[in-house]
Amino acid sequence: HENGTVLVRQAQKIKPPPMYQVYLLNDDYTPMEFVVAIIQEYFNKDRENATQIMLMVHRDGKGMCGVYPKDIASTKVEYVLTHARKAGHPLQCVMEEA
Ligand code: TYC
Repeated sequence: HENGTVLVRQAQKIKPPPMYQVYLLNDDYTPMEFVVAIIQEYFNKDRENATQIMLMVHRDGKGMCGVYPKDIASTKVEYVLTHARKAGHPLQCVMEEA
């Protein structure tokens, strides 16, 4: 191979990492205020935006809180679930490849 061919093939192989959407799921028991606080704390939303997302989850059963590379998405899911269980709430948080 000449140099240029190697560089082009390398460039063609490099793709952006797969991204993962993180969702909160609705339930009948977790307080709305707790969900708003979770969205603000772990997904960097302001109170107004967090409230809109919470209401969407409450109404539609599911709502997207953010899109991240795999390791960041799974860490957020883990932190949300740990925080919710410590507080005694059944809140569910899941990730899906975007
Ligand atoms: N449905 C809950 C209630 O009425 C509020 C809620 C919203 C729970 C979003 C979970 O992901 C959730 N208290």
